[in-house]
Amino acid sequence: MIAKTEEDFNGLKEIGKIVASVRDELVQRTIPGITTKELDDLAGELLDKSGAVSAPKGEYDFPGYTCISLNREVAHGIPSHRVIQAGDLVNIDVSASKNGYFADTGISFVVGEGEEVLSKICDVAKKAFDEGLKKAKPGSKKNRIGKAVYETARQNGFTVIKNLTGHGVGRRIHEAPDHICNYYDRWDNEILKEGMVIAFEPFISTFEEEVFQKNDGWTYATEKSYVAQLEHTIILTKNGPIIVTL
Ligand code: M3C
Ligand code: CO
Ligand code: CO
Repeated sequence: MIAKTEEDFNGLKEIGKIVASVRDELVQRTIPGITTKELDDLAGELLDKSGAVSAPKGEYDFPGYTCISLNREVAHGIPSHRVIQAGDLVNIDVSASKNGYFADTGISFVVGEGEEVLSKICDVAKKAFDEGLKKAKPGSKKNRIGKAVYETARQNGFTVIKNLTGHGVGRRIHEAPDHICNYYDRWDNEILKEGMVIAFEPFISTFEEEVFQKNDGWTYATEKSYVAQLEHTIILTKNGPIIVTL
């Protein structure tokens, strides 16, 4: 969407704050021994208390309030009775709506001490996010964002997942622009607009560049790589980006 009115800005900020607080609460509660379903049930309660509706459940009939992905899973992981262990790479992705406004946020992190490469890809996802954000300006080409993400990944010895992208958000969970790629595509030269609302989500990978979908019809995973994502919902303005999910 293009945010124009005070009501748009306030509506996006309100749902942004809700999904960010649910994300942070779930990260805090992610300790060895807890199941992804227990975390997701907590998210369901917190969203409900805030008057928000899970976007995956409400829009796609996803079997969970949030997407929780472990280790070789990258995204759309289904909450289940699997038990989280020390050293696991976890991604928690929370998206929801309230009063007709949607926001989307996600983060990857390591539970306790893990393999060094895991914390490294999480750090590079943050770096790539910051570099991409610098290019997220009204009047700039959309493909400058992905260029910055890809270059940051490569400079740090990693690459990106090419078949998962960011997207427009705001009045729906996924809307125009359909793709915010994490690499440079010269044909992807749409001009970013004042007030445009995007979910920017770099996926940094140790080496593979594509995910496949598991037989459950949801989970995206790699064969052998580890992947870290960081996602925020952002309103692009001439005075700089407003991150509504901080
Ligand atoms: N929030 C998710 C979508 C959840 S709906 C099942 C997203 O937009 O960030 C991703 N899309 C693709 C991978 S993660
Ligand atoms: Co998301
Ligand atoms: Co998203």
